[in-house]
Amino acid sequence: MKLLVLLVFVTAIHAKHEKYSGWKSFYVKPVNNDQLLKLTSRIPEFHLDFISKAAVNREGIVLVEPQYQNDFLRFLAKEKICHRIHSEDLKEQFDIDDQKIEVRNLATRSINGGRLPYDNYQTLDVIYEYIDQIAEDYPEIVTLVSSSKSFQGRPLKYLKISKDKFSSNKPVIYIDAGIHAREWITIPTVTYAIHKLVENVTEPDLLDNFDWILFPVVNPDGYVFSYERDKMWRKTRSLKDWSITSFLCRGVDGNRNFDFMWNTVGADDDKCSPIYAGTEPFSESETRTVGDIIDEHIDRMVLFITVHSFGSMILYPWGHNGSLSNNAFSLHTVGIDMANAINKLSLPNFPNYVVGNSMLTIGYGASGASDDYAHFRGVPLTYTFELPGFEDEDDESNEFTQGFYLDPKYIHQVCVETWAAFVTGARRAGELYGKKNL
Ligand code: 0X9
Ligand code: ZN
Repeated sequence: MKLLVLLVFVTAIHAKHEKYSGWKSFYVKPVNNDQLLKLTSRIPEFHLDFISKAAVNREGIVLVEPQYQNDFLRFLAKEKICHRIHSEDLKEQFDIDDQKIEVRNLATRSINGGRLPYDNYQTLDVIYEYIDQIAEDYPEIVTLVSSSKSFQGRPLKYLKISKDKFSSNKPVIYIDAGIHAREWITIPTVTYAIHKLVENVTEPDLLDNFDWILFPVVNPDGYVFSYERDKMWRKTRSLKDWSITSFLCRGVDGNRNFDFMWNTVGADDDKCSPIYAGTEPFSESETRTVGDIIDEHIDRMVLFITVHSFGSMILYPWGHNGSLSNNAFSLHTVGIDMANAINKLSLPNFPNYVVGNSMLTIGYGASGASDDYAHFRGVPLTYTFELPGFEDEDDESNEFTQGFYLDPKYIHQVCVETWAAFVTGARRAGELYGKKNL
């Protein structure tokens, strides 16, 4: 029976991922700032799509469409930027990845006793069922908010977790994930945080001293589309009008749609671009929902974390031009503390986290992002996490080498280590800003 299911599945997926036929991906490693900036300055010209961020001496992974590959390789050779092939053909690699995920699903589905397993990526339905269940089982401390809807009508669900229903003016910690559809690994880190705050409490001070807002899937339409149809989908799924280009090129990059320096740098006016900023700031109901949460809790919000992937980085404002905010010292030192908490727990075959201003670290500016917006509104500590993506290639036990998923066998590990950073960040935020405006 299992074999039959697998056969049907394998036939179905061969029709998928056609769009990526002939695309290649490359590892690239700039060894100094000059090389990093030369590389990132060519993003628009070669339509480069970095799925894992490069930094100085940090190898990244970039997707390149067929028509730009020769020029891109010539450029790398001319600038002497270290590179090597990651995948010769993205479609083929995606088919292989899908088969591996499905084999893992078949192997693990029957033995998952827990409510939300951390041994594989989950469908939106399973994630939403968990969120609903937690709210139902812990009504004293958990409030489910699902009043707004995504473009396609899915509820945007987040949890408010508090010992006294947000009534006693404690500092608020906000964490979200999944604004970029394809960054699947980000979502379990936030459901795991819910689990640690509510079901398996080992740090009781976190609820004694703070109120929490946890928003695991900011962009559910995009997640479903990426999960079911186009693995590399990044944006929302909105349509602005009924024209053919709107249908062919849907969606807005949620992390270019916030109302701070909107559409000025590292964003695109072209609807078809993966970094399309939208028709205006907050054009998307998904980003408006995040903006409304910031508005509602601005007096008490002391820490804002938006979880992305990949790159093993903790990034802070300002991301549009690389300048530092008045709060840069705290941003940097708390960032270092969070990174150390992760590095202490992380596996030897993953790189250590780096911490820094986002533009200076990844070598390109991007405006209209949620971390900058929250900081601009007055949240003292705001961060983008780029979770770890790719382990050391020499590890022969890594069956997923060259794939585009973080191997599901690492999901639990990434959740545990990221939770350690959330704990450290919350405690440090409490020490520094616990009395904010109270
Ligand atoms: O480009 C982004 O939106 C983030 N990287 S990702 O690969 N996950 O897409 C980085 C955002 C950093 N923050 C700002 N530029 N403000
Ligand atoms: Zn992202």
